Amino acid sequence: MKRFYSAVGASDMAALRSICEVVDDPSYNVDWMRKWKGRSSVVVRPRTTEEVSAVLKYCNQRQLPIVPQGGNTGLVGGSVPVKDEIILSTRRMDSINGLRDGVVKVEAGVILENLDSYLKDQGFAAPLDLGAKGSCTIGGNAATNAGGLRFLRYGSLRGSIVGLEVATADGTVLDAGYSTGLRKDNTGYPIHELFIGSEGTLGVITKIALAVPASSAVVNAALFSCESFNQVRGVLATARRTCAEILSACEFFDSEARRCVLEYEPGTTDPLGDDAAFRVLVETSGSHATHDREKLEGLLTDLDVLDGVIAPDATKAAQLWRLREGISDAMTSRGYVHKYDLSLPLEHMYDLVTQTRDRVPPNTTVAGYGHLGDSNLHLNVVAAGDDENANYELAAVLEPWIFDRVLELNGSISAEHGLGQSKNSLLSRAKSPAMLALMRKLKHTMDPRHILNPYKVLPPSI
Ligand code: FAD
Ligand code: 2HG
Ligand code: ZN
Repeated sequence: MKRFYSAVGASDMAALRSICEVVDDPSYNVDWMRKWKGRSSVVVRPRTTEEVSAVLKYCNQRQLPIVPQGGNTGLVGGSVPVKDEIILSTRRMDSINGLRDGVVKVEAGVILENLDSYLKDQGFAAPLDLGAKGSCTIGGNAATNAGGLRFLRYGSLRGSIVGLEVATADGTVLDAGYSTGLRKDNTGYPIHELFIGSEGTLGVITKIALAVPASSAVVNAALFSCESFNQVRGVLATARRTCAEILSACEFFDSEARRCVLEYEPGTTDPLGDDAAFRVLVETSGSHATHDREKLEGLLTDLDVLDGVIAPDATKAAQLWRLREGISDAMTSRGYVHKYDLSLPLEHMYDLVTQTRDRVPPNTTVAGYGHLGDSNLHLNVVAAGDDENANYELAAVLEPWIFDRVLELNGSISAEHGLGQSKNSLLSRAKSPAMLALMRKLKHTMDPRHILNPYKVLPPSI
């Protein structure tokens, strides 16, 4: 359906400026991968919920479209305008409003790493961690229902968010469990859940009440080398059994991903010298050094792998993590990355990477890595050279073939990154007509003038 929005004029600029800071900064138009570029010259930078509400109220009346933006680290083009939509940046809303009974209250623009440090000082930890922690915001994490490296231990972020404050399209401020911040509250519909993972299309999240776990006194990491994906799966199964309650992460990457990181970051080292097909990184987090160490050493003994090493200290453990967390950056440095973030049954997870290698032209980089414990594969494909045509040709080789394979296997075409503008046209393949109709109704109800993050999440025809 075609929508006609107003264009921002001089009187709009004056009205917005009377509400909050307004800047014209082209860097907000470009996403982290430099794949998607908008052409907005209006970035509003509110500091308070009241300012967010006033901006939305004004834009709704004038039918001016708005893109909420946090740290702009999203990987599906959701945080940048498609055309010249106004950008609403939450970066100045970065207060931490206190911690009580294991629930922390924060403004949406708080950077994840800052929240984690604040919590650490008080004996707690954020229930999520991701490679973009130094830039992404907790509001963006909530809006994308981000997964990441601690999912195996703490589950979906959705499960840790106990309440939100949200400004809806017409500027109404909803207190959806934020002020009480209760872990248990079954009075009526869980409205806050609607906004988690809605990628800025239903409202602007202004504050978050987040249940946080106690931090772990003892953290260990180990790296294993495996010659087959069967062995990789064996590591997960054995780690679940042997490490049990202290298992906190289980990640894997293949030799192509490893090669890319080692080439991109000269300081990176891999303590295992071999060139095996896979590495698996296992982390444990517990409270008793001897007990935890014994469990991890037991794992080393129980496993059928080529080689393995336990990091002797925190510095060496961080070096192991760098090998895994540096992959995204390393891939981006090689050119335009065709990214697939897939949920797949574990037994078929790596077949897709092998089949992709068989389909693409020689010298194409095909790397497979991801969150083994969550059956979440990241498949990154980069064409050889800088030729734009080669990229189009590569896309035609990869799509829709990859999506067909994933859907045949009852997988998900977006496990944790969302849909944004990159995968929204696929939604009708992933959801039934009845589900799509309900989503459409919801969008109309919450945002009847469609000002919030247009052209994202829902398929273009909706
Ligand atoms: P942005 O990129 O600014 O926005 C993302 C989406 O949320 C957009 O649709 C935007 O409109 C909306 N949004 C932002 N703030 C708000 C708000 N306050 N209210 C309403 N809507 C809002 N993701 C994972 O899930 N797991 C990972 O392991 C992971 N690792 C990553 C590693 C790297 C190196 C990078 C670059 C990205 C990674 N990501 C990962 C993707 C990304 O970091 C996450 O999606 C993150 O949650 C986005 O947060 P952000 O603040 O940058 O949001
Ligand atoms: C990760 O797990 C992120 O490293 C990014 O989700 C994956 O860049 C990617 O494809
Ligand atoms: Zn990931």
